[in-house]
Amino acid sequence: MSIAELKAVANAIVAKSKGVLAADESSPTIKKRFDSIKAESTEENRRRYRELLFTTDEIERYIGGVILYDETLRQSTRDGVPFARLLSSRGIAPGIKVDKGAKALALYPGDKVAEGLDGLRERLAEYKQLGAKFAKWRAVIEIDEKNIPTAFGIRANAHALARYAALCQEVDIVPIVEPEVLMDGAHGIERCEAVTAQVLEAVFAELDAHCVVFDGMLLKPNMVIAGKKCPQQAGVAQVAEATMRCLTRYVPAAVPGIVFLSGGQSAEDATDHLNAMNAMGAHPWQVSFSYGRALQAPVLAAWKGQESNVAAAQKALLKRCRLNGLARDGKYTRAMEAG
Ligand code: 5MM
Repeated sequence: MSIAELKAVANAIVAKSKGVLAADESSPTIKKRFDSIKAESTEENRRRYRELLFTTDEIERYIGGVILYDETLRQSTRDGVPFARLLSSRGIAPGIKVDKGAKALALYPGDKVAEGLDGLRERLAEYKQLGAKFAKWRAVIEIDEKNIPTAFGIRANAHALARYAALCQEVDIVPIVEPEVLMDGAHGIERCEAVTAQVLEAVFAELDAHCVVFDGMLLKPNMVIAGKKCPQQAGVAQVAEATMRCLTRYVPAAVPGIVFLSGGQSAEDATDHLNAMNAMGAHPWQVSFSYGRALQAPVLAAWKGQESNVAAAQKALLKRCRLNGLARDGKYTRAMEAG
């Protein structure tokens, strides 16, 4: 393991004004996104869409890394340039999603655990050959009205995240560790904070036990936020304060960056929350983004699967990247949405 190499890649991904574009939708998820704009999810349409994203002018000013799905890492531009090479040539690190999704945790009804550890060492070796500089594993933690998640469900996911992270660092691939507490449900912000705290505590205990070097990883957590169906939604300042309080208690300062997921927030809310956290002042780590839907929803809406809409879609992507780049410095305002 080269700690220097891991640190260099992790720091470059969260360099000033930069964050991550999560474009690692698995085939079922991208089909859902395409269905919403009435585009067919063929391999060629997925390739065209990803080419649109990765060839957008100037995104390298705001995007330090792009997470790809297995199929996408093997695809190329229409001119035959592999996407990983295209991104690297623009100074953007290509990354790869390596979990195989959340499945029911046996004998723990209601809990889920992310799978994908079998054969992961071999898959990582191949992904490295294909140009991946970092990887991502997403653990999904649901909150229900009773006892989910259980302490064991949290431990099982934390253990899997740590085994994945150790395997990545073994071959100098930076692991993005993503424990996502879902914002589905009717729970209040307090419950989200309590569960996120439990999850982060368990994750860092397991990472430490597995000898994962904190300086050579990135954390991709949820923000502390009320469930979508909760009648009492917290304001921007409350979300920012609760999230920073929780992360400051449980995330070691050695971690170079926090790259939040958006989790179903609107694009504007995700930018506003990120901005508020950065406007609070300096934090031990870079406070950045790794948004999927919050970067891509306006792009898909503009594209609609039509070649004639590519320029408008790229404009929408650059706008979201630029606004999140400003939020990295606490310099975003809602009024900028009009521009
Ligand atoms: C882009 O979506 C990613 C892959 O999701 P599936 O495994 O469901 O296909 C997902 O892991 C994503 O990277 C994170 O959830 C963050 O995306 P959002 O949309 O929450 O910002």
